[in-house]
Amino acid sequence: MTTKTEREISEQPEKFEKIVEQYEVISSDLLSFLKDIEKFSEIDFVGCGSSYYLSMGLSFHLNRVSKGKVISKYFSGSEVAFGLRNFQKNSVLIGISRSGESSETILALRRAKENGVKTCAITCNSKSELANIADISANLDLVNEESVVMTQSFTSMAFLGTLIIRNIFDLDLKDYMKSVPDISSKILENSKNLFDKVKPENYEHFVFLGYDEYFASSMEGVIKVSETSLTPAEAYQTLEYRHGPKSKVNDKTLAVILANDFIESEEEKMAKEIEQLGGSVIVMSKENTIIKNRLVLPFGDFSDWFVRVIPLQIIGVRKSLKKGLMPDAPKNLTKVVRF
Ligand code: F1P
Repeated sequence: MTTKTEREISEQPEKFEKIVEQYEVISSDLLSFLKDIEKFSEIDFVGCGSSYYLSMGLSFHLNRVSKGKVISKYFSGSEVAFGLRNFQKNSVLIGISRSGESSETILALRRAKENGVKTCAITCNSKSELANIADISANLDLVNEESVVMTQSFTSMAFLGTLIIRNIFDLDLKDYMKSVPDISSKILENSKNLFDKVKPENYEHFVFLGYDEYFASSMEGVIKVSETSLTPAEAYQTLEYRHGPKSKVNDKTLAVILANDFIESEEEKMAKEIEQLGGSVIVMSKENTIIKNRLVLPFGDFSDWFVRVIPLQIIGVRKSLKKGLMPDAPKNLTKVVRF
C-alpha cells in the first residue's frame, strides 16, 4: 500500500512540469515587484520548519546569483515575530509557507509591515492569511499536499522561488526550466535503484553534508528523516564534519554528501575519511566520483539544490516504513503550527 507521502514524493516531476507551464501567470506580480531589485536595501526570506530551510536555500541562491548586487538574509518566523531581528529601511521580507497559516510567519510579516517593510509571500494557499497580508504573493494552489510532512510543497515553492531569482538576473530560464522536471524524474529512478542496493533503511544514524544551498538541502533532509522515522540525523558543512562530529561515525552511519563543483575533490576526501571510520557514504555530484555509491546530476552549481532533497525524502520514508511507523502520521506533529 503506497502512503500519501510516497505518492506526493513521486509526483514531484509532474508538479515541476505544471509550474513551468504556469510560470508566467504565477510569477508575474512578484517578478514585476522585484524586477528593479537594486532599489531594495535587502531581500530577506522568512519561514518555519521546512519553510525555514526553504528560506535559507533561496537566500543563499539570491546572494549567489546577484553576485553581491543584493544582500539577502534568512530568518525563522519566531526570530522576526518576537523581535530578535530589526528591519532595514527599504528592505523586502518574503514569507514562505505551504499553508500560509503558520502563526509565527504571519506575525513576522505583520511586524515587518508595521515597520514600513514591503512584504511578499510564496505559498501553496492563495486564500491564506499570509497571502492576504502580503503586498504581493506568488501562489502555488496546484500543490495541494495532504501529508503533514512537506515534500512536493517544499520542492515546488523552492523551484518557483529559484526560477524567479534566476529570472530577475536574466539567467537562461529555458534550458533550466526544461531540465528540472527531467532531472527530478531521473533522481527518483536512480535513488530507487541505488537504495535497493545500499538499503538506507538498515542504517541507524544519518549525516547529510553540503555547503550553502546544499547545506539548506541537508538541513531539510535532517527534518525529513527526523519527522518520518524518528532516527538520529544531523547536517554540517561537508568539511566541518571532520572537526568533531565525525567522532560518532560507526558501521550504522550513512552519510550523504551533496558535493558542489567548486570543492568536490576536498569533499571526496571527507567521504574517504568517513569510509575509513567504518561509515557508508553516498555522494551526489555532477561527475562520477571515486566513491562507489553515487547519484550523478547534471548540475553542481547549486541551481539543483531543492532537487537534491528528493533522495533524502525517500531515505526518511524507507526508514520509517522499515521501523513500522506511518510517514503520513508523524509523531507529535500537526500540519500547521498555530497559536
Ligand atoms: C511550516 C511547518 C512545516 C512542518 C509542519 C508544521 O508550515 O513547520 O514545515 O512540516 O507541517 O509546519 P508552513 O508554514 O510551510 O505551512
